[in-house]
Amino acid sequence: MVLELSACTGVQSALNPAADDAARLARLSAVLFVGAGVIFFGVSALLLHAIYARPERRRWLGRRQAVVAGGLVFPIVTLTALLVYGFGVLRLTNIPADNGSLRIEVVGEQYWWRVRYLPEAAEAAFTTANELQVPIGRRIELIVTSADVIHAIWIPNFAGKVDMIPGRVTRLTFIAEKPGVYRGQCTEFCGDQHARMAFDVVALEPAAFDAWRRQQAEKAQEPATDFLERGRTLFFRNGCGNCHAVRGTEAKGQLGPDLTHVGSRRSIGAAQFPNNVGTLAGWIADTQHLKRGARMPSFGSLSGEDLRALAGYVASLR
Ligand code: HEC
Ligand SMILES: [Cu+2]
Repeated sequence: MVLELSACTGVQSALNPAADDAARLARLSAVLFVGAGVIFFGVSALLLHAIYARPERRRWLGRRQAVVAGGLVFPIVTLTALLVYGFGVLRLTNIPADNGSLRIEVVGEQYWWRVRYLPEAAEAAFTTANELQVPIGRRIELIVTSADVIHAIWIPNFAGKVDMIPGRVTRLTFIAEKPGVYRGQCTEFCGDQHARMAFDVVALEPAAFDAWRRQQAEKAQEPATDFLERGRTLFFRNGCGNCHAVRGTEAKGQLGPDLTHVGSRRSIGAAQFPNNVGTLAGWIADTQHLKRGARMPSFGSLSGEDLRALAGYVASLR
């Protein structure tokens, strides 16, 4: 029981709200749960009374007034009140973004997330993947769509779910309130690796966010050693650049995640594995074992030394 309850707080939990919308939805759920509980116990008590009380004491239950009050008036009043309250919550949830909102495009792909920060005043646009970093205290507008099949984006600690539909643009807005690391997940079955389509969400103080954004907008780092230089050569020789973009190099592929700053991300494979040279090497050598059906082939024929250099280069893209 304790274990089950502890699962309710955490990086991917609607019961642990860290944004305005999630807090509203959690409150709505609490009202519904508590209300349903009270009614359930009330009805159960009446039922027991009807079964076990002496006949003369339970006769009132059969009266017309009791039936009208309990069976008609009570449900109409309660359900109407809940409906009005629910509409009130709805009106305040996922409200349209204003001019001061931070706009981020998120595209669902089988089985990862393309994330594009739109240009803003002096800040340049850039593309990243599988990670959403947002400042706290400012309205965020996610402009979402899909590149292939229907996906759905859900960051339980922040807001409700929104479908990602090919050819259509939907929106999701919220204001993150607590700095921290959270997790989002695809919640519309989209293929065999649907369950492994997640992403990291990081809420930062505004100054830390600005620093992160400026760093992400820059071109990729040059290899610092001969070994990493060799890794970069292998990156091109193996055709990684046909699917992946590394800004500042001739790698301009668009089929897979942008790798310009992949080394700075918390995880790889759409929030499936911690990000380090070891997991990167494993991912490159055996993608189809780690995530069968992902749109990247395994590169199983690289020598150990080459794999180390290649993974080292990818990890150095910070
Ligand atoms: C045919 C296109 C294709 C080729 C070629 C390809 N990749 Fe990928 N790569 C992808 C796709 C698609 C994904 C996303 C897979 C997923 O998570 O479902 C991916 C994911 C990755 C990731 C994880 C990124 C993240 O943010 O999670 C890394 C790292 C990576 N590839 C490196 C490489 C390297 C290195 C090579 C060359 C040896 C390579 N890729 C070749 C398509 C490709
Ligand atoms: Cu999906």
